[in-house]
Amino acid sequence: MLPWTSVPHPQLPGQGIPLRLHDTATGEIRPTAPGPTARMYVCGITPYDATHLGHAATYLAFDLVHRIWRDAGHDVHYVQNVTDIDDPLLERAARDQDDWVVLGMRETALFREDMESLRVLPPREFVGAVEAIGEIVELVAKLLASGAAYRADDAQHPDVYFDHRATGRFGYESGYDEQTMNRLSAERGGDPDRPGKRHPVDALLWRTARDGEPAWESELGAGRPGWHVECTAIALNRLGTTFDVQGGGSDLIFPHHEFSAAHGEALTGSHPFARHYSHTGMIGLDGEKMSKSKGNLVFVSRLRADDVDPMAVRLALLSGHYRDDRSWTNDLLEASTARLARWREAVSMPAGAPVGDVLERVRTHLADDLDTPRAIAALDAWAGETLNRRGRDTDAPRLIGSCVDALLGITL
Ligand code: 5CA
Ligand code: ZN
Repeated sequence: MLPWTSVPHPQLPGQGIPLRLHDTATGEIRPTAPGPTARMYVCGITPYDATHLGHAATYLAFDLVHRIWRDAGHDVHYVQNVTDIDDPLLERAARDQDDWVVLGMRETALFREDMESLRVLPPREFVGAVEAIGEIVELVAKLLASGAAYRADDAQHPDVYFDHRATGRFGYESGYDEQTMNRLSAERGGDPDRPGKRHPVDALLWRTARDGEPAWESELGAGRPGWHVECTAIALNRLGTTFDVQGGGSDLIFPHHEFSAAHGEALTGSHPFARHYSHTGMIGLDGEKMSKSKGNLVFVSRLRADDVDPMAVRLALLSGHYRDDRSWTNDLLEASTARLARWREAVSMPAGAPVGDVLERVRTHLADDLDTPRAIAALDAWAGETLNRRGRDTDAPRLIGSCVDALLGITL
């Protein structure tokens, strides 16, 4: 698929700082240590509805990773998928008497516009599951041949499942106990009660064709791919083994990232699948989880249609720490709109408070597990001093503008 259009990315003076990032597998904040090319995979949307502020917050967090690595001199190979064939898409299309292909294309197009408006740097490769079916089939066939996968004991629908014991390491990514794993797989589409599976937690790799469902002919028989293996194939075939960061929201810690890693490790024998498993907190609305069933989704496109400045949305979503579950409120948007106006006024002054170590502080805070609240506080302090006409540094307004643009992705 075509990714969205990139925005200019100013070069800052001095040297960017190596990024330290929280890793779910170890529970620690550890240095990322990419080579000249940093490799990141972030789980993309399932395009059956518009992008809400939760999705946006997750892509903004990984946009900071992208920007910090670039500032530190790395080339960034960023891959993102689109789950353009899966149950939610088929269910929504059936409900609305829509064509699932058209629905997916429409929502993906809207997602691109949303990402562009929020100035998220595009991935180098943006890959739909449908485009990747050939590579997924090849991977599943190898897992079957090696004994890591098996056919369900069901003559009519011999679907292919992954034996979660195949690597001997299952559970290292999430660290969850068996009871939690069973509960989460049941809640998140893991079909624990399906007859013919060897173990309730085993995950679907290939679903054989059912009446009325789309299916692709393949050496596995006609069918369609399971979810976790989509991300394994798309990541491994572009980034190779042991890439730097596997990212997504905390709802993907289990089963999705546990299985994506286990599939990949069973296939290649190489551990770990990713060096960091990085997860963002969930965004809610006014203290409640944002979810379809509660009908309390706030869409980026709705805010755009209401003429809300996307830079205020971006600043609002970055004003909390990415790992905290947090809420979207009108007050937050108002406060961020006011902050943005103050920053804009400050950078339009002919001179400002001395830049001093402001750039260094913003870099240091962001490199410390994306500590946006402290980075933003450092910028607030500079803007406050500048607006009190405390400064004569004529370079400061321009330099701070570039810093906010390059590192936070906000144009002032
Ligand atoms: N297509 C899969 C990933 S392969 C998927 O989870 N799609 S999604 O559309 O449901 O979510 C897209 C991304 O947004 C995922 O990384 C997910 O973890 C994240 N996400 C979903 N809801 C929220 C939320 N309320 N707050 C923060 N991030 C969220
Ligand atoms: Zn994924």
